[in-house]
Amino acid sequence: MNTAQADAPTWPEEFAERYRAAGWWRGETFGRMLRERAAAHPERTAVVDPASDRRWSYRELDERADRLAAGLLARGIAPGDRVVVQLPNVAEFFEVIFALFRIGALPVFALPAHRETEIGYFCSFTEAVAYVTAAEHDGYDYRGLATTVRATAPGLRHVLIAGTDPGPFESLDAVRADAVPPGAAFDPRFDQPAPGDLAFLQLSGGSTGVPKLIPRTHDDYLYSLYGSNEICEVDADSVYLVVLPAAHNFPLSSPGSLGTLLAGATVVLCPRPSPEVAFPLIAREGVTITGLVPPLALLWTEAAATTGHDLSSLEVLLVGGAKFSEEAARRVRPALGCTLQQVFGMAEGLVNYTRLDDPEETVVTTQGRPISPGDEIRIVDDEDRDLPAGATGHLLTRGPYTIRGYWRAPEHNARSFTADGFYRTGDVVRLTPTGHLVVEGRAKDQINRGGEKIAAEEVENHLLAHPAVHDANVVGEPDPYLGERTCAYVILRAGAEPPRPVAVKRFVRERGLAAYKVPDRVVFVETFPHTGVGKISKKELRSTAPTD
Ligand code: OOB
Repeated sequence: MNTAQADAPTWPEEFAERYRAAGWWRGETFGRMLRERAAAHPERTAVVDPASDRRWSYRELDERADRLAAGLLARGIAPGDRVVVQLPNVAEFFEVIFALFRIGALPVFALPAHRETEIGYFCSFTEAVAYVTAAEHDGYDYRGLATTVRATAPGLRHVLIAGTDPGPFESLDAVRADAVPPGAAFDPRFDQPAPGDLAFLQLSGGSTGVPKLIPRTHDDYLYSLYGSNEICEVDADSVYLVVLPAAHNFPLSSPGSLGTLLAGATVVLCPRPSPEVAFPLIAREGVTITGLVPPLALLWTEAAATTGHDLSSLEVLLVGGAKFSEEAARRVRPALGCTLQQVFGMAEGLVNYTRLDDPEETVVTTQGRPISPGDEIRIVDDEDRDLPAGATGHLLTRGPYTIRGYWRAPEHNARSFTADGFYRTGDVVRLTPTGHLVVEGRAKDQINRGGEKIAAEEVENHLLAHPAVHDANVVGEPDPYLGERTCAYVILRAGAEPPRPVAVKRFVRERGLAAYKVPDRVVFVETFPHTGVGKISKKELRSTAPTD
């Protein structure tokens, strides 16, 4: 066990034994999984990257992962090392993560929207030895971001760039040049990790000042993929379109790109989520399944009415990440001609799906039921007491693919998990008589902006750094398209020159924060409403909707 493993709370042995005995933890690793698929069907297409017109077979992906792993090893990247991976939807994403899996180094999954503040934090908190990013994407130059990050993260030894113009950094192509010959016999330096070892660190949506890191193991994550493939009927003939950012847990594992590769099927990368980009790809590649957040699902159902592209290959549309309204859910089949599956999941583990043979009413009115018979669900009141069947309360969960604690966060873990290991999801739900969950609300201090999660405290801390700001509270308010958008209520310092709301937004953006975290609205107030015990009442703030 290396140091990274020691920092991840894990399942008590009694549970691990049970999960293995049930056949849920199979003793496989991602590195070996790809090796086996490549041996079984080398010429099948694994990854299609339409932006660069590349199609990689399973053999090619496997060989690339080997070569890159050899180059990374030669640069001193070792088992247990952390590597921050921030790539858009490009083929290299898979090459990089499988190379790291083979070494037993841990990808830390950043999103393309993250900027200096987030990337700098991931690099320093995880003591990352390397940062892998793109040269440029969607008009943004990641090499500039890398320059800033390298200056502030002393432990970062390597910045590696996907693409032909790495600027002052090394390109992945150069790393790969330290190759093992293609087709060489299995290299004993690789495939070191054990199935119970950590595979990667995923990001939590978060409700605290800094994002938390989620330690997932090969065994637990692979189990969620096997389960998802069965439920979503992903098999060797499936073609999965990655529309959302590839590193997010939903397009990665529900069943996502990794489920698709596990099934020996084809992953198609969508460079942008708009119908104009996605629809022609669906038609051309014969896409059978994809996953969207609710605002995109709305956009797609509207655009489908007038599209000239043939979408008839699409069999399943997964919608999740935020609550999908019943009205919108009803429109999916008539508009897109495919079956809707609602998915209510979390990077910490538990994933619920409506089933393909569920009645239409269940599909449009619930957020599904858990993947596994091993998923334990409790619905409790504010004092952790179990509620009667059908009542609405806090969702707690424990199971074979739900973490027992965040990485290097003992104090936070004491609050986010019960003493007997249940994760406090922060979601308010009820259970229907059929065992399906309905998400009724949220108790955590988080805004869900169309599936993008924003921790109120994180944004509040940035607002407090503004010289004219005395105090700040960030809450979600209803938005017809996003479901929720962010509103920052700000009390100015006495005597301070009042800034314009737009200047406050700019201030937050210029602190190097992902654009989706910049408040949609900034409202100046004299006081905040208080609860009976004198705490600030976010509930009341949410219900006061002054205009700015
Ligand atoms: C997915 O993962 P995260 O980690 O970005 O966010 C998890 C949170 C949940 O706790 C819940 O608050 C919210 O996102 N959520 C939903 C939802 N799906 C997720 N709220 C209402 N309805 C839904 N269908 O978002 C995620 C991970 C795997 C699969 C799908 C989504």
